[in-house]
Amino acid sequence: MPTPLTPMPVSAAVSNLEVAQIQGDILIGLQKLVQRFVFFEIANVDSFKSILRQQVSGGLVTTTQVAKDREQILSQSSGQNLSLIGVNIGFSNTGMQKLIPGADLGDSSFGAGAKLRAIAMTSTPDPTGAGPDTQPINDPSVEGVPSTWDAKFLGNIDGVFIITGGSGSDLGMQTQALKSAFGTSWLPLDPEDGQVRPGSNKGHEHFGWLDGISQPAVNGLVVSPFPGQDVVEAGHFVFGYPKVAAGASFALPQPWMKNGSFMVFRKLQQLVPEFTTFINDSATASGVAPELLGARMVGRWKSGAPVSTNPTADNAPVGDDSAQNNNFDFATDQSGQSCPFSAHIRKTNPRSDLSKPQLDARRVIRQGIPYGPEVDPATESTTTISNRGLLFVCYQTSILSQFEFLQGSWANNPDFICPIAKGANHADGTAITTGIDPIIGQPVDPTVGRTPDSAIPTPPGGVLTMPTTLFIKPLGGGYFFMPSISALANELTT
Ligand code: N7H
Repeated sequence: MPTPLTPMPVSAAVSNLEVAQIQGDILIGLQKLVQRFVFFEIANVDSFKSILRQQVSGGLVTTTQVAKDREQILSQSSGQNLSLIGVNIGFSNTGMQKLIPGADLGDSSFGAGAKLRAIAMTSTPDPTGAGPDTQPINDPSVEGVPSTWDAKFLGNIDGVFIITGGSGSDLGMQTQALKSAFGTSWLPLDPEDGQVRPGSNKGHEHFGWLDGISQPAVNGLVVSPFPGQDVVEAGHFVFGYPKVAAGASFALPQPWMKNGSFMVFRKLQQLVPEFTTFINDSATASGVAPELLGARMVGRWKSGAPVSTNPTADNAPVGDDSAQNNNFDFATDQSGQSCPFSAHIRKTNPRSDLSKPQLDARRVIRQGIPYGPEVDPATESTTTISNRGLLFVCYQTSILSQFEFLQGSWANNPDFICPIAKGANHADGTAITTGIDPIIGQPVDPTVGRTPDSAIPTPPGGVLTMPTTLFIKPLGGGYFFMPSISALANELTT
């Protein structure tokens, strides 16, 4: 979740990519203080296509524009007056079928759709991380239907407009403009709104952690990566460019998919008072500071400082410094002493624990935003009353091998992190257990594998026993294809 002011060493001017064709949210991210997702159904295909082609596609914000806007924001002394409006668009498989009947985008997960994939179960996890891309997302379900999802996400959604801006009135104005343009050719559904958190919480998600720190540096776009930032081939995020992962195909499933990307959207409710209470109670039981316990669950302190380089105390200047906050790996931490194997950032990007091709094949670009009000300390000290969380968004060219693999085969898999963890022992001889990701893990059996390794830094001092209820509840999701500007003006709309 890049904040409006997070520096990013990108330059569209020197890019090897066709940045004028790539929608702006994909590689760099639309600049935003607020964001709206307008989900819709297409009611009249012919008129929807002609309005999109003639009135809307030309106004979408591209990567060229976002790079320029970003430079402008960074050159200003303050980003407080940010009022840049951005609009992007994506289509689900049902939407794509309306635009191009029979279209095969070459990704079985996209074809099946987020609702089916959220609960689909296929085969046994491979803890090496190099195995079959087939693990379940494992959202709670009843009789084959996700049971915690909002009704809107259980019905049909053909596409989504992403609108960003500096204020709620920007969102209102742009929504109205789209409604006027599309008239009766579409049916807009209830939108989802997010906003950057206020004051000193800007850039932090609702549990309190700084987010949007670690993103892959896209080869051909990022001119000088930050120390520790991995350079990853653009083909993992936009179609039509090389990938490095062994065996990965560079072929375009369809010629018009060039410069497009798959977007995964997940509405994830965060039970903040419950999470905070759990950390406080567990820390007391283990005799450690709650801040340390939380930091070891995530792999970073709330400031963003990595526990790998700051294992016992927070270091806010490090968290805030792009030259330092990604400059680490796990090579010298083979027993999870500094950063537990189960920590959210080690589960979702194991860095030196795997080879570069194994890692690159799983990287995604994250562009989410928090939603919902701040916690009210007067009424929500232990129990959530208001709905809040993260509108999680990530971009990739294979939903199956990237988002689904991260969630299913890594976060949900109690045996993953990698072979070095299997059979390895702590200094006192006790076995290292990995457990699921304590932030986003959704285990197949909720009573098993929820205990991550060495919650405190002096084993065998304590192991965190996770409750069987989760602190993140999935309320919905969608898989979308974000086409190039040219495809929107041609193949998809003629
Ligand atoms: Fe995570 N959190 O607050 O604990 N995430 N995440 N995430 N996440 C990251 O490094 C969080 C979610 C990844 O490269 C940070 O930018 C929360 C999903 C990946 O080192 C924090 C939610 C998936 C990374 C959080 C959530 C991922 C990452 C550290 C849901 C994919 C980069 C900030 C509400 C399936 C790892 C940073 C790296 C980082 C949190 C969801 C994946 C603080 C609260 C669903 C790849």
